[in-house]
Amino acid sequence: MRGLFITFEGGEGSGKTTQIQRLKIWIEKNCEKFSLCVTREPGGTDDAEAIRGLLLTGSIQKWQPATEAMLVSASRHEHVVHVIQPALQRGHIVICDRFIDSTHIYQGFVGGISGEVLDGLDKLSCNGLVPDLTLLLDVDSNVGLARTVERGGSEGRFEAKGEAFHQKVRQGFLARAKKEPNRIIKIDAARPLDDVSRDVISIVKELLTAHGFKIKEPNR
Ligand code: T5A
Repeated sequence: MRGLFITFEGGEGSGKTTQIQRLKIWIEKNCEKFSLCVTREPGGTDDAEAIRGLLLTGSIQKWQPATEAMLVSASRHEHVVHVIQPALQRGHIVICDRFIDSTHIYQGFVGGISGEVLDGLDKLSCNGLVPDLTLLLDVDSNVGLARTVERGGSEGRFEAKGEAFHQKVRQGFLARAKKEPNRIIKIDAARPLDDVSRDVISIVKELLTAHGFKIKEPNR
C-alpha cells in the first residue's frame, strides 16, 4: 500500500506546527499498524535545512523572489527524493509543515513569479508528487501575529514584512483553496485549539479510513 501524504498550509501563526503535533499524538494513540513521518519545509534533510538557514536568517529582503523560488525548490527536491517518497513507498503516513502551496503563495501570488514557472519547478523538484490532502489553517494575519508575539521567537521577522504582505498571503491561500477544492480543505483556525484539532482529526480520520488504515474504536 502506498502511504499518505498530508500537508499543512497557512500564514505565520495560523497554528500549523501546533496542530501537526496534536494530530501526531492522535494518530499514535488511535491508528493501528502505521509508521509516521513528520517533517517540514523549507527543510527536512540536513542539506535542505542548510538551505532553510540561507532563506530564513538575516535580512528579510535578502533574496529576489525568483532566487527564493529556486532555493525552496532545490531544498524540496532533496526532501522529496531522500525523505518523502521513500517513506510513502514504504506505506508511511507523511505529514509536512508547508509544501508546494507555500511557494505558489509566497513566491508566486505575493512575489510575482508566474504560476507556469512555479509549476515547472514543481515538476522538477517533486517528481510528480502532489499531497493527498492539504489542510489550510485560515486565520486573520493580525491574529497570527498576536500569537507569534505571545509565543516569542520569529515574531520580529513576521512583523517586519508588514500587514499588507500577510493579508495578501492569506488571500492567496484562500484563492488557491478555491481552485483546488478536492485537495485543499480550509479550516477556520481563529477558533480555540481544541475546536481546530477536532476538525483536523475528523478530516484526517476519514482519509485514513478510506485508504485502509485501521482506527481503534473509541472505547478500546
Ligand atoms: N516559505 C516557506 C516560503 O516563502 N516559500 C516556501 O515555499 C516555503 C515552504 C517558514 C517561512 O518560509 C516561507 C514561509 C514562512 O515565512 P517558519 O518559521 O517555519 O517559516 O514559519 P511558519 O511555518 O509560519 O511557522 P509559525 O511558527 O510562525 O506558525 P505556525 O506553525 O502556523 O504556528 P504555531 O503552531 O507555531 O502557533 C503559533 C502560536 O500560536 C498558538 C500556539 O500555541 C503558538 O504559541 N496557537 C493558538 N493560540 C490560540 N488559538 C489557536 N487556535 C492557536 N493555534 C496556535
